[in-house]
Amino acid sequence: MTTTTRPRLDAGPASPEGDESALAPELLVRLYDRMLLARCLEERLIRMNKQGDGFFWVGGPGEEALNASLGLLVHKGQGPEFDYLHLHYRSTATLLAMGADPIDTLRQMKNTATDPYSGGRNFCNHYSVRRWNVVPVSSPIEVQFSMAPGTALANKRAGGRGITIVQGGDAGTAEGDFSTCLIWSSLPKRELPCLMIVANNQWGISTPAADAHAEKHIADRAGVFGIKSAVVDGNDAETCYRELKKAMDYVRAERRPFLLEAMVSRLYGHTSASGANFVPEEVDCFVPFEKKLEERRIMTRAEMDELRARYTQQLLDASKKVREEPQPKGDDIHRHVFAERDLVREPSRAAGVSSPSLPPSAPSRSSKNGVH
Ligand SMILES: Cc1ncc(C[n+]2csc(CCOP(=O)(O)OP(=O)(O)O)c2C)c(N)n1
Ligand SMILES: [Mg+2]
Repeated sequence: MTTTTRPRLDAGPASPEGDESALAPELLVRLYDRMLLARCLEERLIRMNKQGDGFFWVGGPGEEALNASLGLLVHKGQGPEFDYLHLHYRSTATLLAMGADPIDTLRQMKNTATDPYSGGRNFCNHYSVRRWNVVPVSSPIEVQFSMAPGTALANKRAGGRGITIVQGGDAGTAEGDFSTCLIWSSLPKRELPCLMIVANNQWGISTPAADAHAEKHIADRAGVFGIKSAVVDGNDAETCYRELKKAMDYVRAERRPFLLEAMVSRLYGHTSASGANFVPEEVDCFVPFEKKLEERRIMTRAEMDELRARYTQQLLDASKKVREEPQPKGDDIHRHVFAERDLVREPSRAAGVSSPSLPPSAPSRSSKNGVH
């Protein structure tokens, strides 16, 4: 799905007077477009779950400003020259901003065999895209922070400009995995190009952050490791893009870690297990962003409403299509448990890498249903 929305020809100045940091109108429209597609997708997923078209919903309404910005900034590709992404179950907008087709998220929700992320095996928003270095999203929280130093080391050894980006929630930072990432990415003279992002919605299921944190900001923990950090308003799209870009430029250039804490909202509660109903008390990142787009004469209210209606309809149509697609067969239950091909040692990938002590690779068999 793509949009034809463009900034109006009579759009206001790129930098409103006195605001040097304002982003270009074209970029703001692109960012808004991806955020809106993500929000409409989440709303469709929630409806599917409530209608019985999917067992469980978890997702990121309230994190779109942060996550769509991230997706637009990724150096996308496969292998250590490109960015590695260790995301969490609220990263919908990141994937859409990177170019994922939203119908595939509906497929995962409906657990169809056509789901390219898990072949119908995993919960929705559990992405895995090898060709973009998106490692599988994990339901056990925070484990991605233990894996991130590994790919960051690969980035560093490859010598390009690829970095590792790892993201999780606030409560998860109580796990040892978070400390692992702080420690391993900041070893003296062996620092790693690793951007750690904490999406702080101030909840861990039903535990409020105030009951679980004595520190003022999670980002404050970076200082003792000599890691630079920032706390940003994750509900301000322009701030998110600008601060993420700054942090990513730093990690790319310096090959050192950075910790970014973004204060975000959790707009439909924890998951479908807590009802998945809209929480009006939380700030919705669309409200200030749409106001800004109108004030700068970049988009009109009518254009924004029209785009929302279009995406809502397209996703409804797509969900009906997905309903007709096949479920995995019982015989397939053991597929995708172990790799079917030796991706590390097969000749095309192993070119230039000598590993004489390793056994020869298993014969190549290609995946039948195209799971990444
Ligand atoms: C290792 C592990 N422990 C506990 C859980 C149960 N659990 C699921 S989500 C969650 C809270 C996560 O909160 P946070 O890290 O703030 O992320 P959020 O869901 O708020 O985005 C917990 C404890 C889990 N999935 N994995
Ligand atoms: Mg949280």
